[in-house]
Amino acid sequence: MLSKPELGIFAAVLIMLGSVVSSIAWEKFKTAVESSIKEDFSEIKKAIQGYRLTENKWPVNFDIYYDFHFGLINDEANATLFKELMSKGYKFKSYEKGLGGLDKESNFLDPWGMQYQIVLDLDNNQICDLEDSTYGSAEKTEVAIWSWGPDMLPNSVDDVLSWKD
Ligand SMILES: [Ca+2]
Ligand SMILES: [Ca+2]
Repeated sequence: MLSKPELGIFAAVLIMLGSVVSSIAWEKFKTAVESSIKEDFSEIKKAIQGYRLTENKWPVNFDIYYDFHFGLINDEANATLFKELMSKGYKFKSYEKGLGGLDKESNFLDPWGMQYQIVLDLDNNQICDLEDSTYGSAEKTEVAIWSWGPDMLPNSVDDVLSWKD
């Protein structure tokens, strides 16, 4: 039998082990979600680049010559972009909680159900101006995509950014 102090130590060790195991599980989960997001980023970029090559224009139906931001609440939904891509045969997965994908309105949602934020370099200077965010700009890229992350709020540390590893 364990004495009282020994029991105390035993319990403390169990609690420590439990928190190690759950933090490992959390890290694993986080890595899986992040790699699913990175796959979405590359899927979306691939479609936009393919469209530009074959159609010789950006996948937008408006005459705007400044970098454009899709996905802001109360503004142009990113569905505008995906509907245009799908009209030329590009296909995207359907939304599943925890995985991301297109909802019924063709918005591409992140694993937490928020629209991906997408900026296109419509003025073609290889810099995406990220208006309405604290990120300023994404250099050397024609497409910048980001997720607001698990807190589902913009501009916080858990955001996942396509232009940063
Ligand atoms: Ca630009
Ligand atoms: Ca966030």
